[in-house]
Amino acid sequence: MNKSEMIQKSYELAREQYAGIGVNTDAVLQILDKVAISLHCWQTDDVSGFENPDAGLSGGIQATGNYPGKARTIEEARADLEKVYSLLPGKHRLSLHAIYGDFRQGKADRDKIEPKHFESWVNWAKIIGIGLDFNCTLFSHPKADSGYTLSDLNPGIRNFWVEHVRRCRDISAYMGRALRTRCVHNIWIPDGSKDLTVNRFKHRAYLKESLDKILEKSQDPALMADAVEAKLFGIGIEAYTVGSHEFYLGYAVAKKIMLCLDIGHFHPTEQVSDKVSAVFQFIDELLFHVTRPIRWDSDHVVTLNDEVRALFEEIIWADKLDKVNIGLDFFDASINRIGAYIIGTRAAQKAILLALLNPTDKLREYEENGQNFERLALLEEAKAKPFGAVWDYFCLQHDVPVGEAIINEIQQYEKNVLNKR
Ligand code: RNT
Ligand code: ZN
Repeated sequence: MNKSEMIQKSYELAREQYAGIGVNTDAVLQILDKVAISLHCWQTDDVSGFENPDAGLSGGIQATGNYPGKARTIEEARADLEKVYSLLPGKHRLSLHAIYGDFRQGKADRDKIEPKHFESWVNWAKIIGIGLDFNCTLFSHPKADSGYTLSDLNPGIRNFWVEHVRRCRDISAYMGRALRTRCVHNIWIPDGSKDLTVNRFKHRAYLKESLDKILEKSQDPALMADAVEAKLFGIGIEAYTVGSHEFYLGYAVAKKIMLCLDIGHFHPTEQVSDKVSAVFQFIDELLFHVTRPIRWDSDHVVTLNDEVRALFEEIIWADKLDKVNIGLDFFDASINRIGAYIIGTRAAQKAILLALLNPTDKLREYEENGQNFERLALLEEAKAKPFGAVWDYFCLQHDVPVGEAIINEIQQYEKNVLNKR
């Protein structure tokens, strides 16, 4: 039997086993096929961007490590991303940050960026057939040096950043129109303070006022959608974060926009998964930043861990898979960056698959009948079903490397491309 025949055969056996607990694996794979993950462009080059790559990353986030082969130009980033997409089952998206604009025809400060700075990305996205999402960039810039941007006490600084984000929403709508797929625009700001802050109320009032100005212009919901991302703290911003969870939860509900929940942005013992069914009572659609915090918002490569699994279980048990936008957010500079994308994206896909493979109908039935032993027993047994056979078959169907075969693929790319940089 050759490798593909083995994968096929294992899948057939797995299909039988899942059918035994009431799960139709063919139907599950069809659903998984439609889940597009928005890959974050910033893993290509440790969040440097092309506006001023030597400026250094600021805003309380950090990429550690100096593994060789980082993308230094737009071409290199695109080549890397093309490689990444070629190794992933399914069709995915790209999430761009404003600092990744194409400034080869001339630089523009953040309050001057325009759709034309993203035209080459749009053309490239058309050619490779992906949708784009977008993020304003309010860090790594001298006008963020006070530690505050949209909530700065100086109106000149606030206005500069209001203008930036306004333009980013226009750019998002341009992307959505050009690519005929809605662009999600996410706002995350680094505002906060290292130590005890007396003007907490004042900064938050300014943030609200600035956001109100930014959102004044209504955009076509078919072209772009707004999201706001909260955070607990950052490096050097330990005592006070202006855009906290309560702030943005309240703001998103009040404005009927999306909330972005980043798994790394909460207390380490807090479960983001449990927020899904709560927040969806008040907000129609959510954005997630799937990442892996270790002790802090360290943005390690996503792995198939309990929290990521629980997150997708909650999304699927809430019946909201079509109401979530899944973005990745990690930047590990200590390992092969292309490999990091593959591990992280595939881990997120595996978590979605596992959640879809749960015998949810039966579990609900047990639960509703008060059969709690049976519920727990089935949950435990479901964990031992041959999910790997289903995953491998999905990869085979999509003609991408199966299992550990990705290691060799990445090694080849490293040898032929990355090591020559
Ligand atoms: C920072 C946020 C934010 C950034 C990106 C680069 O803590 O998670 O999403 O990681 O904008
Ligand atoms: Zn994030």
